[in-house]
Amino acid sequence: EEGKLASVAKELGLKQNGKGTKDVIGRLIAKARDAYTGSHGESEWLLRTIPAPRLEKLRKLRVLPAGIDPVIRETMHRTHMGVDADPLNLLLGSIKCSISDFLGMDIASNLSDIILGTPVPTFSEANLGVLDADAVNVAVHGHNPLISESILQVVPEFEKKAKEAGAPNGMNIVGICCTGNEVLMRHGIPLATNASSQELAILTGAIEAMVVDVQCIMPSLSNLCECFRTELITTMSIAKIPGAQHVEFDPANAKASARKILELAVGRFKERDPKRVDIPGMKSETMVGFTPEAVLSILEKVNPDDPLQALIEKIAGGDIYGIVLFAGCNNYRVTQDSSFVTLAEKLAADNVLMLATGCAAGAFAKRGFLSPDATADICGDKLRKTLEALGNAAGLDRPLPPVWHMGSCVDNSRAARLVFAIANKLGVDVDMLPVVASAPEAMTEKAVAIGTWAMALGLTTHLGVTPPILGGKVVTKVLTETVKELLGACFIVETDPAFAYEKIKETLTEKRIGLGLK
Ligand code: WCC
Ligand code: FE2
Repeated sequence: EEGKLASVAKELGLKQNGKGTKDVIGRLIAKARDAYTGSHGESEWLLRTIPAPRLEKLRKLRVLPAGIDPVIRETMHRTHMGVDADPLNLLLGSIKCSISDFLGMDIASNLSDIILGTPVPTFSEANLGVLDADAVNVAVHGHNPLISESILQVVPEFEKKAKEAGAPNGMNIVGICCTGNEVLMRHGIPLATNASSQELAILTGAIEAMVVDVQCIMPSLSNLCECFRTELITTMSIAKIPGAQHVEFDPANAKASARKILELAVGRFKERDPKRVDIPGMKSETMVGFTPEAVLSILEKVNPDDPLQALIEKIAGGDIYGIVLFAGCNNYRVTQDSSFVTLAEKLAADNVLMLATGCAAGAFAKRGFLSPDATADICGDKLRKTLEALGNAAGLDRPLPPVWHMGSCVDNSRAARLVFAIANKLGVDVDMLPVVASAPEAMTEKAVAIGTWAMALGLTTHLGVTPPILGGKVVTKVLTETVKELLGACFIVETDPAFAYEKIKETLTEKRIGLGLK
């Protein structure tokens, strides 16, 4: 996507030199490589991305990494037996490492958009009801969008073959977890489910092939797939599962790999036992594709000269009381999706606008909170009117939904970018804004990294599952209280969503008062 390439290149100070697109791409890739390997000074990519007052705070604490790889090596070293024993120093090391996670995520999301296109608002559906008993169902699951994109490119070649195999509706591709979010955002491919319920998709007996790449894939899928004659297909050399078919994804021959996968899927349809097919008839409308670019282009319809000002005025006037970014996982210690739903209902009623990524977005998609219909159902009057006005401006004739789906869990940098833009425009630091992050079901290692950088970049961050750190009194106190003096943000650990709502609301109010807003 030339437009996105030009804007990323400009941000990184890459001048157009008349040598064409390939030359710009080459220089951009060199910058991205530097961001990984840089071992001296401060990462240029970060310096050009994070708002200046925030950079200053991070610089003072000496937690601005030079590059991703060196900081990870350093972290592995300092946690080796007999190295760093000072809890405060370890926390600073963790923050430095987490900033490198933000950096990697920001690079990856930007490059994905350049290669595959920046998502724009799109309608689709979510929940297990998107499976089709009369089609060859293929679920794509994991986090690498290149594989699922390649599959989508060759699907038309298989429609006829699927019908010949006995599936009257041909091929039906559905998503799970964040590969699902990627193809939902870019192509409106329906989302079957999010992490905790990935096994339930197989239990419908209607999936011919589950294609997995990396992260959040349950090893149990292998046995389960065997029971239901589903082909489990691993695609990456670092993520194999006993019992699965391995079709190595070769980026240089992407379509060939994708064809091999769909051959296997169509072949399995003949083995399906119709008596064992049981698809719950549940699905919800979803509106997705709220990248910062998409949000700005909607706001541009309201204020063509100064789009961001339109959003800032809504926040300043209290039509939007604040913004909560729901990120992160499903966690088996919590009834799946329940805390997300409880919190979102309460916050929407209080006119809080919500952004979501990853399995959080999956939870809201299934529950119907990504549908324009949810706006009348759950929003307070002020937020409802705001979303109606924005929907009209966008030419929808319907409101925007109360929760804006920004992408996969490896796209949280998109939400950070929107918040940075607001902070930069107002000339304030990120922690001054009425914006909070919440991970009611945090689970994976990367959620720890993301939550840590969200906090370090100035967003007070709610965790709905207790992290295993409470044995350390100093660590607990620092992360939930003292760090606020240094970074203006801290962690809120609260497992009960009703109490979590109170604390999130309190934080938003405190920030509004700090800015002199009513
Ligand atoms: Ni991302 Fe968390 Fe889901 Fe896995 S898919 S469970 S890391 S949010
Ligand atoms: Fe994810």
